[in-house]
Amino acid sequence: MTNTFPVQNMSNLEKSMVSIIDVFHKYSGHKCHLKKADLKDLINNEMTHFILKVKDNETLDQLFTDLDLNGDLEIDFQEFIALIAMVTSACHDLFPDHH
Ligand SMILES: [Ca+2]
Repeated sequence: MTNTFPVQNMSNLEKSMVSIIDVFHKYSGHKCHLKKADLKDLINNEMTHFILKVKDNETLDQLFTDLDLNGDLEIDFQEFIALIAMVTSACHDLFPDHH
């Protein structure tokens, strides 16, 4: 994905936001939705320090069902950032010095 934003002038927070968008598109491709297998790959490749690897299908099914708010069996970007918000919030609790 190419963008025309002046990345070098962005703040770290803005760069992080762009990273979230980029990683979503890396796994969703042009369809802009994550299937269950895409979600598993994304978590297992990109979030291993924050989330334990998703190994069993039961965990994946549960997580997918929790995230898929509109029940269309795909994770759209809005549903994906709910996961990011959830994990970031949980991380925040793990770093008491940063409060
Ligand atoms: Ca959905």
